[in-house]
Amino acid sequence: MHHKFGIAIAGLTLGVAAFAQTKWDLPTAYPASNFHTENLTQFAGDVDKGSGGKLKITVHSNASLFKAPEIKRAVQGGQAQLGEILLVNYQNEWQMFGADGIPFLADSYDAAWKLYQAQKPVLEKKLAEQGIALLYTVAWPPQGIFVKKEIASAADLKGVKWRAYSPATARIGELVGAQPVTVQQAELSQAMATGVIESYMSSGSTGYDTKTYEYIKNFYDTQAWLPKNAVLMNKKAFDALDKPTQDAVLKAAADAEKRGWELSRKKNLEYLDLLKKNGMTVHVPSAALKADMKKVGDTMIKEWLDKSGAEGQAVVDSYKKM
Ligand code: PCA
Repeated sequence: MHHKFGIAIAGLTLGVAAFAQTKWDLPTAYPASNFHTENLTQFAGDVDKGSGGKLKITVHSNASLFKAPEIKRAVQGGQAQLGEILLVNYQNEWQMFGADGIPFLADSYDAAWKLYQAQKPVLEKKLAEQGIALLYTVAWPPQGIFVKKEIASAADLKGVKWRAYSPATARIGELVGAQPVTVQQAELSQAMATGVIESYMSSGSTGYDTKTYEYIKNFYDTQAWLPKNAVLMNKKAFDALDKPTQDAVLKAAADAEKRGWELSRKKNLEYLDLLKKNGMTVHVPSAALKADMKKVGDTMIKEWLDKSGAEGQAVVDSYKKM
């Protein structure tokens, strides 16, 4: 009896050693049903398959493991091996993280892709210095204005309680004379329900995910910019994997990037339809509102170039040449 038990344990230990399985965590701030998160889940499945079950990635949605502004540090410190961040959330750390949050610098999918190509070398370099690898990015759909009352121009936003998700969206609020308050997406529905905010800029995707149509009835489709989510990886954790598993991660990431950008583009129009079906009016912004927001963008690109110096100018120049 005793002898047999001993052999069984030895056999089990051997089995585990021969089939070392690694478990990674992947925190994100967005809900499970969001298209970025669905893409992450597919990425995790592809890594599982591609690595022959050697690397298991658990996606933690809706800021359940780390809050949005904490995810980058968690990856850097190895508390999470992977993490999805909103790049523009980190603009105060380094201005280049905010390049894709400037209104009207890149306001279509094609332009946003080009801006990404211009940003990518400096992003990769900066992150590498922090022990982080950039696996892939995906753009959010174009950003428009959700607001309770109808607005004819930016003047109608004066004094309005304005939700910001980043330094740049807070700055837009200031420039139009609204009252900015920073609220991450995980707390957005509650902020609307309690009247803490009555307006914000974001995508139809977030408008739908947070059931904004229950509180706010107007969306002005300004298509002002397309901020990106980025999936980051702790470099040490990657270096500890065997070569075939590393290859599986990189292959799945490349596929996720391609799939994610296509998904974003395709779902943008679906989200606007879903907002309409749920009682929201999707407005084409008036000429006055467009001109006002363009002016906000002009101010913000100037401010950003002042802060980011030669590095920022080089990114903008390389983007404009594409
Ligand atoms: N949704 C995120 C960021 C950009 C977007 O479209 C949010 O509103 O928090």
